[in-house]
Amino acid sequence: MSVYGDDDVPILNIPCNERIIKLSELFYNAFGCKPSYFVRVPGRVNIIGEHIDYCGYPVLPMALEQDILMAVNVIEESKLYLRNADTKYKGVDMSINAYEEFNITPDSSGKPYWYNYILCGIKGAMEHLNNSSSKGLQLYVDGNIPPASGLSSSSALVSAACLSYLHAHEGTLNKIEIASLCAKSERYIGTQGGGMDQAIAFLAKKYSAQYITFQPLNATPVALPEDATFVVAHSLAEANKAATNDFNRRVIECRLAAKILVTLSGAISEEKVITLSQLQKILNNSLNEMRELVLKYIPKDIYTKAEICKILKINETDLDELFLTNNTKHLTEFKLKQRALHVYEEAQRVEDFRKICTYSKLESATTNGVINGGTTGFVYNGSGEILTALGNLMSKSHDSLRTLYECSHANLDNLVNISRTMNIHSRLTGAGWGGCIVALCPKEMVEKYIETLKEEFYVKYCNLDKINSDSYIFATTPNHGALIYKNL
Ligand code: ADP
Ligand code: NG1
Ligand code: MG
Repeated sequence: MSVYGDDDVPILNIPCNERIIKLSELFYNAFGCKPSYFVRVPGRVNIIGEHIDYCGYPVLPMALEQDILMAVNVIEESKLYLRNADTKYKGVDMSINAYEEFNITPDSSGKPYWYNYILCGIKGAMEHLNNSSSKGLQLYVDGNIPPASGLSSSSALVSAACLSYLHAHEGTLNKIEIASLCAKSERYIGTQGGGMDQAIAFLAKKYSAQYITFQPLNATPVALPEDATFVVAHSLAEANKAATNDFNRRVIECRLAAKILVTLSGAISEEKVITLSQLQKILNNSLNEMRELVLKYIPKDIYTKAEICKILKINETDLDELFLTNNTKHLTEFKLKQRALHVYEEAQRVEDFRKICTYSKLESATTNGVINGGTTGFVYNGSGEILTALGNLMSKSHDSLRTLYECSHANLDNLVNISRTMNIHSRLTGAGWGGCIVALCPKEMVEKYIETLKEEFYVKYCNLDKINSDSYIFATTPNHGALIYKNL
């Protein structure tokens, strides 16, 4: 019997599979009782639309099969008992007082403790429920999303913790509300993400990617070409986004670019801090017109803090207070033109990608004819050309992330270049600075592509044994979003 509506996180009977059995045993050995429910939140791969969610632009991710599975028991004691199936993540017990007093600080090297992500999720849920908690939780985590690799392991962990706490307290939020709450919760880790990861974690549907729009948050299914498979390959470089200021630096550069553009273009905004997409709406411009505005009003390669203050007619204290984060206040130089150009061009690529997917579906259902694929100059003539047009957009996205956004890594570029020698288009996915690429691979080439990457990248470039490279590369199809399992 179904006990949830379409808008709610599904609650299903506990499946009887090896992973659940193993996690239940670990849970029993640690806590001497069975878990009362499980939550499962998937990782994601973003197909296109990188570093634009926090500027308010739509993105196109899909959920992975890899996930965070969390076994949960609610206890009367006001404590958290946190355990992890991977022994590199040490267990911890702590009392939960008022959520305002949660200590979510990193270790001495600046890297967050793994359980800080859980505390973010629980803090967000407690804040939402406006309680300082009477009940506590025993949590056992089993995750198989490669961590710090752009596949959103962090948001799966934050979201699983938030959902566990909400369910324990019978919190009634629909998927969209929980996704927004989890996006807000994860910012307690220190990064100013835009909400893509938590949105797809809850709004994902099997068999289709999702076109996610923000303000208001919404997801529309996008059918991907049937003759292609998305392949994810790890660069063997990890990057924890909360351990450095690289991520926040990009966020604030976009904020500053938007504020300068609004000031110099004479547009009127009620907002103190404005996003690049809000500015486009106010001006009622096309994305291409926004590109031209960037070149006109922020032409320099580098802007100093003093120059920005002068343009905005504010002092450095106000600039710090309004626009910068704790870990970016000390920065003195900013790249505004490059970041804003990437954002407007990437936003256009998302629109083009979606249009081509949508039109090609319509077209294949009828007869052949001419369709216009956005600004790409693409004209539909058959399915091979669709893959080339989509692939070109992915390649351009990678080039822009490498040159304008400067968030690639030599290993990622190497993977992309090896793919290009096989005429396969790919791009870094997630925030970058390491992590994974996603490649659009014609179905009949998947086996050969995976073999070639193993040989040319993992064996020749990284000196791995071929057999050891198996776990770093996989083909994937769109999966469903977060679930709760309990005995119904
Ligand atoms: P990602 O791109 O995977 O989201 P982040 O840098 O945002 O990368 O977050 C990665 C961090 O999330 C890891 O360093 C670790 O602290 C935490 N994490 C991810 N997966 C797990 C897991 N299975 N168990 C514990 N912590 C995890
Ligand atoms: P990853 O790499 O998965 O941590 C981050 C942000 C996203 C988005 C992408 C870049 C968080 C939680 N995630 O993802 O919101 O900005 O980078 O497109 O901040
Ligand atoms: Mg993350």
